[in-house]
Amino acid sequence: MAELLSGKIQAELGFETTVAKSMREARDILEDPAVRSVIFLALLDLILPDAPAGQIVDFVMGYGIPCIILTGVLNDETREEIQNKKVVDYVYKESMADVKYILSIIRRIHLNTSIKTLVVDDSALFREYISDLLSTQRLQVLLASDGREALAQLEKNPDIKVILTDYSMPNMDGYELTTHVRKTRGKDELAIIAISEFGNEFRANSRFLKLGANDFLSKPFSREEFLCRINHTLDSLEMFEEIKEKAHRDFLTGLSNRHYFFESGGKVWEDLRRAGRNDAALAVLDIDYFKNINDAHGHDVGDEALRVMAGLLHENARGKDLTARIGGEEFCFLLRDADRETALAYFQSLLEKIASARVQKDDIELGFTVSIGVAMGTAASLEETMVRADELLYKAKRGGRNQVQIE
Ligand code: GH3
Ligand code: MG
Ligand code: MG
Repeated sequence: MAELLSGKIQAELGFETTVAKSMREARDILEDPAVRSVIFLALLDLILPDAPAGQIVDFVMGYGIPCIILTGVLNDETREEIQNKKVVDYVYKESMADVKYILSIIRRIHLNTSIKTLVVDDSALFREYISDLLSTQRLQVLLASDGREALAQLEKNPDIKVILTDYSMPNMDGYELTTHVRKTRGKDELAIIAISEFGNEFRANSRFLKLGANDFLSKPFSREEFLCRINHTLDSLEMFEEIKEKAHRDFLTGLSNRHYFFESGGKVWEDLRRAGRNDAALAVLDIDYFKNINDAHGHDVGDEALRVMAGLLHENARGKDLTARIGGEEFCFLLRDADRETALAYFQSLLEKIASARVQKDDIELGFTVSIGVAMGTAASLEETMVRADELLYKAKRGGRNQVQIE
């Protein structure tokens, strides 16, 4: 089991693993502070040859390392005992399905350390209880005692990903808070989980969902149900992210696609215009005789050339610049903080880097060149500027290719 898990964790999650076959071996490993400090999670068998009564759990948790417990048997008694220990989770070690679940939890815990949550409840006791549960999952926890405080926290921490809110609170209740938050933040970027009191949960839950909550919990709930709901919510937020990310990227090269370039670049461009910043350049780059590469070496080699080109653009862009693949072998580069002289030098140097790059695929090796048209300044809209850059690109093509034409 240890070998199987260890192999899967390395192969599928890319984390390094260390295996101990007994409590004694675990002690030897954890004795070294350098080793200890890089361990972010432990998987523990409840029954070890030299620690038959689960002593390993308290030992490892004593070092502040989050633990997942693996167990073959689970009666109500051991379950309760485990729950009291504030471990991340416990898992049966029976089948491959369990292995899959274990991997998903490890991944989750690793991601959780950078996720902020906000607990909103007027009861200090309940806030502490929820905060404790979230902390066992390595989530960052912020607190607020009513809706108004919650909005202030959100203002200070716009990167909060999940709000857990009570309904009845002074100053601003959970409904009002949900309504406020949803005016500016979608369900796909900030999740709200409502927690409703025993007795009025049926009305409250549906009302919360209609106002834009992602999910709800009714008191009383088990620790296990709570954690499942949280994990489920976090998983769906990530799925939204992934879908957005895919919609924005060109599949072949990983650069932004045309649609996203005009969307995000358009915003950047308008901001520059409003700020009166004219020191920006828009370049259109097109590979020369690209059709010949495809014809002579096949589509796969052509694809590899596109990847090489994208890699060079990505490497040479600074933080604020934007790059994109806007068509077959056509790319765009939005260069910021650059006057005409800087832009010309920049794209001339990029042109030379591209000309000296090599494309390798199987036993084929080749190079290629590009033509670049550069429009200067933010006087016109991004679309209009693009038309000018395109005209300059064709001037570069007519002029013999492998050259920069700038306004
Ligand atoms: P020019 O120097 O005038 O730009 O000539 P060119 O051959 O580069 O331009 P042309 O527009 O004639 O040909 C572009 C070719 O790019 C045609 C098309 O089959 C190819 N192409 C478009 N998208 C892809 C792609 O994703 N992969 C590959 N391998 N080829 C592509
Ligand atoms: Mg071309
Ligand atoms: Mg073309």
